[in-house]
Amino acid sequence: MVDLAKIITRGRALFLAYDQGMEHGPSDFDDESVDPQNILELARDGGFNAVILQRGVAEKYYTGTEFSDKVPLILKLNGKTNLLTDEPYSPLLCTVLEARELGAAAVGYTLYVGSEHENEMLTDFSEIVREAHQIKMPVMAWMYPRGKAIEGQSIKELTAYAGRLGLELGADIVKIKYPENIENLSWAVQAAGRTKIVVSGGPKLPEEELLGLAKNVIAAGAIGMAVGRNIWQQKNPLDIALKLKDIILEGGENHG
Ligand code: FBP
Repeated sequence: MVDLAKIITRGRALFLAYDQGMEHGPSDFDDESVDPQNILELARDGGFNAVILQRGVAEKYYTGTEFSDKVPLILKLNGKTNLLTDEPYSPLLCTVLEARELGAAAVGYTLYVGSEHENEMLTDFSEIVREAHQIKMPVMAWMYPRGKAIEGQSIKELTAYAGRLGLELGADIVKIKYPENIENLSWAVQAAGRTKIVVSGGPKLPEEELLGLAKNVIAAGAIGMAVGRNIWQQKNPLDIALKLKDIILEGGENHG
């Protein structure tokens, strides 16, 4: 059994995503959020279940610092820039054992379901699951359907396929984009079985919409969210983090 207790509270989780510097470049950031130190302070003060980083940021701002025993780390093992527009492939940049040395409680991997490079990513991901599970480390898969092959296909079925693929491959948690409504998300949760589902935040929403989204995520049976821009791009990131936490943790297992 993997050790999920470090990153899940009463069956629920709110993760702070901060790998956008690689995936989108610094254009997502302002003067505050461009500094990883501020994000780690937010992760600690907001009581997030984990912060999601690439290895470089982890090495320089997390490992061996005041944060390493205050907020768990999910280390992303692969990544790419958004400068290339071909069928997406996200190469491995870090190993499971390096992640453990950096103090990670879990590892993350993005798999572009349906991409022409899907086979390579299925192989890379399976190797990660093998290595991580040997040391009881949980694996979270960002399952994002992309590429020409999926054009015109139903978002409901694609998202459920992404969730199911996570289960079939051995992912402990699958991160998906919100598939438009509660019914579609419920189907993806069902398809993923005992693999848990979290939903990503996406581009910045008005506060009420974001909180409504969090309510739908929980109503559909997902365990929570992994949010970046919708927290650190808000005027008061700590305030929104605490509101999201209230919604997500409310009604979790054994909640008193
Ligand atoms: P946001 O909450 O900011 O949307 O972050 C979620 C996330 O999955 C990040 O972990 C990742 O950097 C980004 O979205 C990738 O999004 P995309 O592939 O759609 O550009």
